[in-house]
Amino acid sequence: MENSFDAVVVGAGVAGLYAVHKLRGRGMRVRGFDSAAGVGGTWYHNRYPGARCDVESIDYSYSFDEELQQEWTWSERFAEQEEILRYLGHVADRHDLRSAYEFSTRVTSAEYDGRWTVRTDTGRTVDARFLVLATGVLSATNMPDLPGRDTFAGELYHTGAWPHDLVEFAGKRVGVIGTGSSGIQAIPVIAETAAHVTVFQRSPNYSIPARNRPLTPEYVAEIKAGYPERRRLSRVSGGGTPNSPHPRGALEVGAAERTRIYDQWWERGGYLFAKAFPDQMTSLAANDTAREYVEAKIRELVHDPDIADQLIPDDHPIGTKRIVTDSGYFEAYNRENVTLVNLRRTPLTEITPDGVRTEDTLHQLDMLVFATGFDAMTGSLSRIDIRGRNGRTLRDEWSAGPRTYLGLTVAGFPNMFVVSGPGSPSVLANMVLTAEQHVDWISSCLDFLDDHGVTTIEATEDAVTAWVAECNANAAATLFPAANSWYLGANIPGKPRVFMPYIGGLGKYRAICDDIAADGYRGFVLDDPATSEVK
Ligand code: NA7
Repeated sequence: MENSFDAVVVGAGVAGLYAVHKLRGRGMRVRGFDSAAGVGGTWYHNRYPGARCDVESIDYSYSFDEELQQEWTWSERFAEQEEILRYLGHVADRHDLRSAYEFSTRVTSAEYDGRWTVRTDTGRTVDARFLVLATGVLSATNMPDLPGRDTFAGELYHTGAWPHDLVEFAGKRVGVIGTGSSGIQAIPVIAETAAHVTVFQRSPNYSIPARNRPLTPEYVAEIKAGYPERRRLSRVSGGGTPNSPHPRGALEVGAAERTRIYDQWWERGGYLFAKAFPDQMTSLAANDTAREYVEAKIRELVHDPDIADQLIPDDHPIGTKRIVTDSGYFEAYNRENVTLVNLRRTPLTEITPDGVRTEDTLHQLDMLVFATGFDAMTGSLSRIDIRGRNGRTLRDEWSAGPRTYLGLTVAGFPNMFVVSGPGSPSVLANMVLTAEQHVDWISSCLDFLDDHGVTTIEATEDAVTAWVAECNANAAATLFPAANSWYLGANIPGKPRVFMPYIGGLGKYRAICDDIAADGYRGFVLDDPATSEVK
């Protein structure tokens, strides 16, 4: 088997697939690895009932292949996991991407010594000039170490590692721990067939109805005819979709106009409600107007006022954790077979073979679903032993929080690129278009290296320090740091509290990346550091 490549790409999700395609298009010999048995990344693993994307299908799809986007037709406004996985499989087949991969193969280490030596859990060792880590931002599942967890005698699942076999809920007493996006999507669907669903909620979340619907042929035709312009607008936008807020701030318009706009976004559906007004995420007073509007809606949707109270968040401004896009979540609590257990009132004490014990009672269960999220953005990287120049390990380098230049590169780790890494805008924008931007930038960078006879590229410490400072300053100017979100690593015990994404938006980020490239890769050391020129 061949062991020497131009590039190794880790991950066969949205980003990894495009990286393989793009680098092969440059004539490079590329080897991909993924721990899963097939392509899809997030959409391979998150098969839990109700799993959907919260970005509209027409936008959450590749733009690099005009024929593909004309040929492929999404069935729904917000596609289900199965359809997205089918789409990614279609793209992989269309561009023969599977042939680059070794599946069911987890990369365990990557070490730089002039070239990257990559080792896997199947015993493979390969080397490559470039390492591209497209390992996903929401990949490493967070399985809280609750007392007695492993003693549970029933079925136990994590939403982010859902089995491929059919999971049967009928007649079963199902417990769901976690009310983030995954729990909120899964709960109403499980409740349709389960005997009973007990929801263990530590923190309530804001959620806006998806208003999902089938896409009509007329609508699809209209979108396809206007795709180039839609994509152009998306690429320069903040969030990677062609949506813009009201021209004036929430506090600059009168109460009637404000309600009219919130009504519009509420009826339109989905998390974009957070962007109704431009000052919603920077001014607490403006944010309060959105919060009060949504609170009143939750009270309308939930019949029992005490349950409604408990479902209304009181610990973060609306939008500072990603607003969930749901289908019938709050209404699920009006069902006889759904019970809310508020872990703030009655903390979880242990898991027993029979169920979940809280301070006041034992909740008997046949099945327990952990919808407890991910070690986001850094988890999938820190699970690989990555060693750069002079044996520096990424784990040590990032022990106080991730440090990148542009979210793409790390000082001390030459010829290594991260796609959608911490410091990139990906998680606050459309992941597909951000992945395309990252990979296109990397590809152009490799063209530059070839054209100039440069063998290595590496971010300088100064450039990394400046980028981390810029990311922090951007975040500090918003309300985002006020929430204990996974953006901050606050969901993982012991994880350094650092706001990880670049919050300035995709359009601005793209302009910065392009400017750095046009300036001969400012902030990078080109060639070997001993003889290199620092730009
Ligand atoms: P999230 O959004 O991180 O949600 C995880 C949920 O699990 C959240 O409600 C947590 O409560 C809860 N949780 C985590 N650990 C525990 C423990 N130990 N006990 C009780 N409850 C716990 O993950 P999701 O998978 O739902 O969504 C991730 C992203 O995917 C989402 O933002 C979208 O972008 C798509 P907490 O809030 O920490 O109190």
